[in-house]
Formats: sequence, structure tokens, C-alpha cells
Amino acid sequence: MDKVLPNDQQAQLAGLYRAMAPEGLTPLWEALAALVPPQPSSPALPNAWSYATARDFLMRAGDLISAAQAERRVLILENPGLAGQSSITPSLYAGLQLILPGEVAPCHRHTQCALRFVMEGEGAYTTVDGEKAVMHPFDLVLTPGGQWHDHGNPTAEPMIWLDGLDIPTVRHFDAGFAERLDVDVHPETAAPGSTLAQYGRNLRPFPGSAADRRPAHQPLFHYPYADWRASLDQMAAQAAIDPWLGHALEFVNPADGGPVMPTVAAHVRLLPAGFATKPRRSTDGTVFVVVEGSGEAMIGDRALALSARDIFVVPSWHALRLRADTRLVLFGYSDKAAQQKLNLFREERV
Ligand code: 1HN
Repeated sequence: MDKVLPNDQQAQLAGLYRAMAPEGLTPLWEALAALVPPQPSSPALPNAWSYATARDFLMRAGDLISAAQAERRVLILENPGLAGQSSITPSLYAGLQLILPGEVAPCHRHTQCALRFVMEGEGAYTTVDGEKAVMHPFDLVLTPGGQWHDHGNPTAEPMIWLDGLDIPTVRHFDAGFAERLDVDVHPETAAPGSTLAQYGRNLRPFPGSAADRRPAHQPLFHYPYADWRASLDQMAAQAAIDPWLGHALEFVNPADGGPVMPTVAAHVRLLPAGFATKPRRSTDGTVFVVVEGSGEAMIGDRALALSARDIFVVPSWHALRLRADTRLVLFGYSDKAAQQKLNLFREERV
């Protein structure tokens, strides 16, 4: 309500609101404009996290608490516009997880779906329903909702990855369940790499055969850097570049050709040195990791300097322009998968 009312009317209305409040009644006309905005006006802010700074705090936490004690030793990347909500956008969570040599993060499962994007270390693993995904820098590993997962680091070096989860989405729906397995490490159900070999090359185990073990809707959980990077490099050598995105590839779920998980989509982009994108905005607030290179992200009128392994967030409906000083490679994830199912997703190429 934006009309100015006479003072006596305002006073009488204020009295009415006070009287009805204990009954759980409030006037829509005082809230309508904020409830139904003409376009998204996200409470989230554009922000960047320096990997070096976050890593330093994470290693200090590693001196003070074990992975077993913490269950998950993670520093949450909390959006400064969403204080206290453990959220990087209104629908998504991000954190940096550390597993030190010899540690195990015990097996559990939950409704929330998760992705891991490896920042550092090589040879530690996430086990998904009993099969190890042995991780290398910039691999993408999924732990889809409902699938058992534990982590372990048998190497001599720390292992750090970015966790991306749909925690605020599941919280919004009040639909989360979680449980611990009675043992810390899930018994091995398949040899490391077998799902990638059997479900990851436009093949699948013959239906009904003994090897056909993965959930039909969510068979694949490992997207190695070596594979996606080779595709992106070949694309950069052969394809016309998109003026708004650069060279961009989306990760797909082979079960349906859609985004990797029911709520979360993930993609990678490559911008050649010197390339600058045109502004593009979309309703899916997006979390990015700088895989390689340096440059700048202009988010609305906010400029963020980018260097390797930094993490930044672009809130919904903020125009993003990227500039690559050297060849810039980015990983990104968002709630586009959920928005498309709800017919909410929009983008605008300016
Ligand atoms: C979780 O299960 C993991 O499995 C990491 O590594 C972070 C944050 C909130 C809830 C569950 C993991 C998480 C999480």
C-alpha cells in the first residue's frame, strides 16, 4: 500500500492491527508490495571468498577438531545478506570441507542432495552407496539425496573440496530426513570406478543383470576433471563462442538428460584470454569456483577480482559480466533444476 492515509485513519488501523495480532491475523495490504515484487530483489549479496584466506581458517580448525568429532569439518560460506541462515543463496548452501590424512567422515544419508567440487588434494575418496569415487582436483562428485556417503583420506596430504547442497530448499519444504549408518565406513559394494565405466559412457548395465545396481533416476556420481576439461578445450578450439556465457557445458544426468540432480544444475565455462562477456541475468542465483586464470566479475555494479580457486556468488537477477585477463575456467552450480520444474526459471541476455 503506497497511498498516504489521513492520520486518524492510520491510528485506527494501527489499533486494529494490534487487536488482531494475537489471533494470528495480519493485513495483506501492508505487505503486498514486498510479497509480490515486480521482479526478483534478492536479499543475497554478490560476494567473493579468497581461497587462501578460507583455507587458512580451515587448517586452523583442523588443528582443533577432528573429522570424526565434527562429523563433517566444514566452514560454511555464508552470504553476508543472509546472516545466520547457513546459506549462500536463499536456496543453496556452500561450504569448504577438510579431510586430513588418515581421517574418515562417517557414513550417513539424508534427503538433501550434495555435490563436491575438489579444490585441493588427490587420492581421497567419497563413497557413494559403498563405491569409492577417488578424487582429483576439480572433479565433480555427487551424493544424490538418499544415498549413503562417507569420506576418507588415505593419502599423506590434506584434501579440501567445496560442498554444494540444497539445504535451504529442503528446509523451505520442511521435508528433510537424515540417519547415520551403524558403521563409520559403508561396506564396499562395487570396485572404484565401476559406475563411471558402466553408466558414464552412454552405456548402462543390461537391465535386470547383476551389475544393474544404481538407482534408475540417479545412476552417475562422478564427473572427472580430465573428462570435462578435455571437452571444454576441444569445444574452445572448434565451436563459436557464446557472447554471454563463453564456451559453456552443462553436466547432465544420463538417466533423463537433465541437470545433475533434481534441485541442482552444474556447468563449466571457458573464456579465452582477453574475452569479455556481454551482461546476462537469470533467476538462478549461482555459486562459482575459479578453476583457472584471473579476471573480473561485474555483478550489477559490484566488481569482484577473480583468481584461481576463489569462490563467488551471483544472486538472482543480477546481471553478470565476466572478463578474462588470462584464460578463465569456471565451475558453477545453481538451483536452475528446481526452478525449471516449477516453471520459474527466466534468463535475459542484454
Ligand atoms: C553433509 O552430509 C556433508 O556429507 C557436508 O560431506 C556438508 C552440510 C549440511 C548437511 C549435510 C557431507 C553438509 C552435509
